[in-house]
Amino acid sequence: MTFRLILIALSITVVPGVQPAADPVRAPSHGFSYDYAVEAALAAKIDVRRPDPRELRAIFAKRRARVIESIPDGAMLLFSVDRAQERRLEFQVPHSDNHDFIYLTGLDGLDSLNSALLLVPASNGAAGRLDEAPRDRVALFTSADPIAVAKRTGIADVRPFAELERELSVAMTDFRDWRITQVRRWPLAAALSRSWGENEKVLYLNYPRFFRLGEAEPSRLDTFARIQRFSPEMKILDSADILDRVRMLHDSWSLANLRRAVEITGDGVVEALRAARAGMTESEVMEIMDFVYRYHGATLGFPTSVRRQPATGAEEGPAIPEGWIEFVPRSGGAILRPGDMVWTDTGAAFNHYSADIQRNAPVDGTFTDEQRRLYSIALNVQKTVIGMVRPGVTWWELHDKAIAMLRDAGGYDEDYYYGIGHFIGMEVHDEGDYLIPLQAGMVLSIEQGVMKPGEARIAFEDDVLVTEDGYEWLSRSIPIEVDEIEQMMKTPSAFRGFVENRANSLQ
Ligand SMILES: [Mn+2]
Repeated sequence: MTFRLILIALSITVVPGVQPAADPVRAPSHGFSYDYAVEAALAAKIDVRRPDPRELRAIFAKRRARVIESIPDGAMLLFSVDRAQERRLEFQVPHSDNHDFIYLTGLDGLDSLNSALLLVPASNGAAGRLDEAPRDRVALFTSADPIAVAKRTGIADVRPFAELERELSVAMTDFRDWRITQVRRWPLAAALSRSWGENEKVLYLNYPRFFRLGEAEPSRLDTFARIQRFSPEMKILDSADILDRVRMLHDSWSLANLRRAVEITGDGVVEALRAARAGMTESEVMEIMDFVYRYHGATLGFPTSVRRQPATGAEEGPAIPEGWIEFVPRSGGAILRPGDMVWTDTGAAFNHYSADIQRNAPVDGTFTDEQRRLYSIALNVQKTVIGMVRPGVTWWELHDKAIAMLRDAGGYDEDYYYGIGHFIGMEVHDEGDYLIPLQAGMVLSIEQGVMKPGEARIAFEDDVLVTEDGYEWLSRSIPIEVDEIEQMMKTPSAFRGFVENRANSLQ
């Protein structure tokens, strides 16, 4: 690092016309250009259901450019991940391990099988020919039809996946020879070998997310180990170091899809809670919610939970060992009874962007005095914490405020066992830096509640966008005030006929 700084200082004094460091306003601390206002304005114009393919290609190109800007000394090789890794700690989402690849290419499903994306910044000297000026290099290795993939992604350099290993091997093991002699035949390998030969050889690889030591290794790790065996001088870093920061500040496509995911979640929550009535099971309510999501073209950001909350508190479920969460349903066969509250934790995902919402409603449609009292305590905390969200505030300030309010309201802090929230994005619990103050463009879930054992659990979760001067409560449109909930429950569900006919026919 010190060495590089000296070089920069020298170049400024010796070479005329070299610009000093990047504009500090546009690139404050994250090392790449991001302007929230620009992204928010673009987001407002995007129709996520029928996006303009040209705009989409530009959006993904901009994402790749941000990553390239973040790795001036290195290169990044990002593999697609065909199968979700087993036994992750977090909620099971089939796409989870592939999110970084989807984020940078827009390719998912069959189009992303056995693929890899290679990013090499011009600042690393990556010329294709020695007489060519260095330029950023983006190469996509695909198992699908290269021409079709090039057309869809706008990436000009698309090659068969089978060539990846040959090109990397050439660049990493024989760069001293290949630099001179093979420029014309193998431009990318030559570009790689040239940049890697003249600088520290830093390669960012996408290590498995949610990986736990002691579990079976994903086969991808063999490739990483082989790279290091053949090129021991190469420094290998985790691409998540870069991608987590880039993904944490949402761009236009991300913001537009998160809004849509929240909208669809609201639709599902409202329909399902309206349909909920004494005699139905938790699972039946859940299925209505999930159906509405899928009907709108969404998937589940995580398995939906619907739980009955009797006044005496829900029954304790079994403790779930790590890695077994995917086998434990989050809604069960418990039958809703008159006087219950029903609580849900759910989120639809649209184009891989997930909402995360918790709401509560009295099954009978009207709160009892005690239910209203507890509900109002939790709601008051929720609105206060959301109201604090703005750039510069820290997660801990939000958390401490919730704890203090829950404590003052009757010692409810003692049973509040989770943190005040988390980043959301392509992952419902998205990666990000929880220690830095909030910045415009982050999207947070804010979650807390009153959950004393022996009482109904009343917990809220809302999705909040950090804006330049405060916040936007994205999920405000989903009923939350006492009168809004009672009004919602009075409105007949679109599923009423279905629910009643089924109930009668099964009697
Ligand atoms: Mn959550």
